[in-house]
Amino acid sequence: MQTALTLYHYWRSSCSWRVRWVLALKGVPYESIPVNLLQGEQKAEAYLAVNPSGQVPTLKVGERCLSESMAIIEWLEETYPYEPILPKDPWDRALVREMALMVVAGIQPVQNLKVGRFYSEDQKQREAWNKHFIEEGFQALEKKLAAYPGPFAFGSQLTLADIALVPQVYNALRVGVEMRRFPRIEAIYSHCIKTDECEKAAPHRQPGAQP
Ligand SMILES: N[C@@H](CCC(=O)N[C@@H](CS)C(=O)NCC(=O)O)C(=O)O
Repeated sequence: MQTALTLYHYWRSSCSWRVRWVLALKGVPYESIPVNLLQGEQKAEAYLAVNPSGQVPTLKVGERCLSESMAIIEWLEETYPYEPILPKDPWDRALVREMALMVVAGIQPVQNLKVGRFYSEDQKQREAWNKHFIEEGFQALEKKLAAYPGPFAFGSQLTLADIALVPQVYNALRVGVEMRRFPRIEAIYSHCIKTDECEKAAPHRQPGAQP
């Protein structure tokens, strides 16, 4: 019998989307528990017991909890090795991880809700901050991606690089990043968003989603 999986997540969280996408790709069923970040549910005592960082996502596997989207995704990849999201060759795997980390470690952390709120009370200023760091990160990534053919970030196969990038583009669009400046990234987004698993994991398909 398979151990039950529970995902704590928020509909608009890019880190949650990454994990939902991999779960969808590998066809792994899970119970969904929404954590409303705008209402501060991530800081509630009950949730901090699940994840002391007060962030989503967290995957509960039986009675064990795992946070950090990259750790969760790598665990899923090793536990359900079909539909792989990392190439076989070690150098290629490192390149894919490099692209993913440019987003996951380089861009996303500085536009977290808690960072933005510490920076400014003003929504417009927070959006300008996010836009600045997304554009800076995308400029570098666009140059990296130029070395690889499409339609995905690393060629003809979906990889972890796409899984990190697409939810970040969704955030970029929300703060008015002009995606025509980043044609390769825009093309990857347009291609991936049409795939069933990416769409199924997308924000608008999640419980609590707002228009
Ligand atoms: N490195 C973590 C980052 C998690 C993270 O930043 N989650 C955001 C949503 S995408 C969050 O829960 N923010 C809550 C807050 O800022 O209060 C991961 O990849 O899982």
